Amino acid sequence: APLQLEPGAAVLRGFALAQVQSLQQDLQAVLAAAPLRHLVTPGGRTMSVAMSNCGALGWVSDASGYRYTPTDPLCGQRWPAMPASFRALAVAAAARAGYEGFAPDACLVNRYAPGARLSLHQDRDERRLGQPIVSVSLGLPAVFLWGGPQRGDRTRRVPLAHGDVVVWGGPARLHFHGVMPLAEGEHPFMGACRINLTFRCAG
Ligand code: MD3
Ligand code: FE
Repeated sequence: APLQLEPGAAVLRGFALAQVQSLQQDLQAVLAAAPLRHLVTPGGRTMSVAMSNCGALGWVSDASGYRYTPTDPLCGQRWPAMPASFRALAVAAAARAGYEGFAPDACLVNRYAPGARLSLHQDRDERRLGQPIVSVSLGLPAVFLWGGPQRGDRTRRVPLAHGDVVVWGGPARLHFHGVMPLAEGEHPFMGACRINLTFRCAG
């Protein structure tokens, strides 16, 4: 059975390993159509993580706030479709963690270069908070910070490696979380970076 971080949060170590080749190929095509970019927070800070999206909706941030949009603000066209390889993996991981019928409409691509980090935050821009989020880690390892329902709650450090998949739902869905600055390194398949794919029901 998957390792349970706490009720609602299941870590599936290595769940994506058998699929990494097709994931990486399909990711190249997504990023050719919707390039990675550094978004600016509503507070005016440029994020150290570079982001893009695929699927019907994509997460964006700018001076006017955080939101999901059907089109890429860089080109005005729809985000690239969610590759079948991405969707199948996310649906299988959700089912493995007890969520049958997961139907993600948004996939956020996060790229961490060494030094990039994600400060403690909640994900609450999605319309269907009853649905889980599925996250897939590729490339360099990272230390994930796992907090509680309040910003000030103490955090645990959870290592996430190439091929790990985490399913976050239920009571864990609104917990604060972040990612420590990525350490230098070189990954044999992904190079000097970590990619995280997060699948959500946003609309
Ligand atoms: C726990 N991404 O994109 S993935 C994010 O590694 C984000 O890029 C991190 O946090 C990353 O918003 C963490 C794991 C994750 C994603 C969403 C969550 C954990 C979560 C939502 C609720 C609780
Ligand atoms: Fe998050």
